[in-house]
Amino acid sequence: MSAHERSEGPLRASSAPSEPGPAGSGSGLSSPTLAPSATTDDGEAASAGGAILPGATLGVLGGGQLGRMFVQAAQSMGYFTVVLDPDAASPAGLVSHHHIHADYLDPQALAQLAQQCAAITTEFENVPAPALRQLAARRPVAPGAAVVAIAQDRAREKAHFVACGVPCAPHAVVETAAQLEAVPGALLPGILKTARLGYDGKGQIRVATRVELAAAWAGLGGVPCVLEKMLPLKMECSVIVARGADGAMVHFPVQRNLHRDGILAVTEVHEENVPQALCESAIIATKKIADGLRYVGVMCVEFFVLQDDTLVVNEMAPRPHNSGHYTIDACDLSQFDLQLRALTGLPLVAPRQHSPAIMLNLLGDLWFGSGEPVPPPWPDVLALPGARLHLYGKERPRPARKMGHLSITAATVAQVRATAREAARLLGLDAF
Ligand code: AIR
Repeated sequence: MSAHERSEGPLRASSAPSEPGPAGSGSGLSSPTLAPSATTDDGEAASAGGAILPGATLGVLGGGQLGRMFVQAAQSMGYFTVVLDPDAASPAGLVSHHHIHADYLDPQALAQLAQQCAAITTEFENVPAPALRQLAARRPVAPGAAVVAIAQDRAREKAHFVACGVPCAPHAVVETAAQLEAVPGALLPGILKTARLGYDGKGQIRVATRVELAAAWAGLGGVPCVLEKMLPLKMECSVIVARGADGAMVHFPVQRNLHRDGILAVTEVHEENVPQALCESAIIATKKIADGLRYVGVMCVEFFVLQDDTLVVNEMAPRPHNSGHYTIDACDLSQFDLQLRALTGLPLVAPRQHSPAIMLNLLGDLWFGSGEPVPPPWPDVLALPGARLHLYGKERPRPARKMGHLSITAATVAQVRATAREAARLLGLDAF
């Protein structure tokens, strides 16, 4: 049954079970009062045309910046929100109407989330799939647990790419000492990546020789890994699609991405960033990958463009993506707006980019010149026309931690580039 075809509607005041919520049982609900329409209007709202309409309450499993920007998009359309995250000061929990402060697998907390929300999404592929499965027994959940479980495991993810006929980097699964021994020499030099729980370059080690490979696997604790052959890259790009329960799909323009130390640093989106033929191939491949999963929600697929201009898929993210943050300021619908529409069954209209855009990631490193953390020179940066600052409300800057991003838009590609370079200079970021 699809996310929007489920017969169980959102709870209404009269039908809401009277079981005590985790707030009453000590699991840390930070805001125990329900939003009025969470218990009164959303049942009727959801029944209109099958869509879950504004006024309903939506849940997010995970409280990071991606959840925060979803919450902000949902609130701007009049939805109420509940975030479940173990961190009492999570970026999304801080801006949500309600924050259930508990472990992702806490059964009482999950029951409370299901009770309060008409539908639930997720923002972090490290959220355990069984939590999504438990929620899906009571409420529409998008993306679904089965799909998230595939994206959480690099070996299964690659098998899906192969099944879709989309080329990916030559690779080998390393789960046992025997598999380590049997790795073909042609995969070296390569990158050893943990199969699970890696993001933003975490759990990845470059290896040139078999000796380094063995040491890296031991260093990663001997957990299941995938060794990928290092490829001669010309550039990296990504495509974000939104797919509805009825199979309707829309996409954003192809993003060109620059990574530093395994973390996204710069995204550029304008007509001069990626050759047209490559854009078309990347969009077709992304749609195949999403269709093959019968995906519901926003998905990002990252690609490598090799020196010979061939396109190779890298990985997929079952959620909005850092390379799509520019859509908030440069498009008529953002990736979070489309996540909301896919979740609630509202129309997926093709988004239109109205300005060339460059996004600069703001990592915690920017706070550390010497000694105590000092904020970057925001007033200087904000004096630049077309610059919009997005900070995620994270309490503690840490090197390599995503603290925010700067979106730059302008009327022309030359202008957006000039402004972005000036912003990078002011922030002390490497030139690009
Ligand atoms: N995220 C998810 N996958 C990759 C990234 N960057 C976002 C999610 C998650 C947050 O990063 O929003 O919740 C975790 O950030 P941090 O700084 O707490 O590690």
